[in-house]
Amino acid sequence: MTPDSIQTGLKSRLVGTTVHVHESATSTNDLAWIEVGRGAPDGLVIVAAEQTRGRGRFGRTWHSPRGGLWASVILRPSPVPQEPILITCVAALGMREAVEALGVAGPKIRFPNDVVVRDRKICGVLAECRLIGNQPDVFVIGLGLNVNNDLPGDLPDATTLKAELGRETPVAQAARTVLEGIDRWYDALRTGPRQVIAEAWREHSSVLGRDVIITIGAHSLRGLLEDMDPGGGLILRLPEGGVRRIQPEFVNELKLA
Ligand code: BT5
Repeated sequence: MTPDSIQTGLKSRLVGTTVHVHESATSTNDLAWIEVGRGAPDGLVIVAAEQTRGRGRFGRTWHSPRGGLWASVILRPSPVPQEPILITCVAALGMREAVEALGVAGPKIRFPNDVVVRDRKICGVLAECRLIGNQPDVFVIGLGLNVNNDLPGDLPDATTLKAELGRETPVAQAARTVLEGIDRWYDALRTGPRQVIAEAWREHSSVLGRDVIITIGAHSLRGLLEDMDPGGGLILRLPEGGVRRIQPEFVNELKLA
């Protein structure tokens, strides 16, 4: 994979106008933060053919052997959105759209950051930010998409494009489609009302209206997920009656009950 193989035919305003490709990285997010320190522009993308220490949220491990798409995008939104979680929504919406454009029917967003197909995780998003004071400044968005890679046996609820389509997809093509998806939604964030993002996030949710278990720190809550909004939080109707409002950034895990 080369920058050219990804960028040839790329229909993108900003995301991926510069692409760096590495054979191997600890984590593409680590390389992206080095580029941030060097003053990298908005929309710069780092791709690695494999990661030796791919990471998820809360220090979890992300399995990233050759054959998958492991990438990070540097985003410098100006102004920074009042609700920084909108950046995660942009990434999840862009990834979801890309999975559909690559031929998989009905991909959904499993709150807050997974794209799932038939409730199996095909993609994960890891949004990290630099703070100036307590204000987010630059974001590095890590994007992991299982393309042709194998999955370990301890991830039975995961899937790949190859397993869904019954054929391989060139990783460069998957990368191009993903960058176009992120570009479209990043553009929507900069130009449109935030409501467009919030509504699409709700529309494509795999968990809205379902019975879920939400883990916050050491506590779990079970209930019906009645509503969700990036700023307004998750509205959970409890079996014993009453509702709880939960801010997205405090949720460690949300799974179907
Ligand atoms: C995520 O975390 O889903 C974010 C994953 C982001 C990965 C990208 S790859 C490029 C960039 N560089 C990085 O180092 N990371 C980003 P989380 O919601 O915490 O989910 C992690 C959990 O997903 C793990 O604990 C496993 O259960 C599961 N998992 C690990 N590898 C997986 C894979 N390849 N496919 C599906 N599920 C996986």
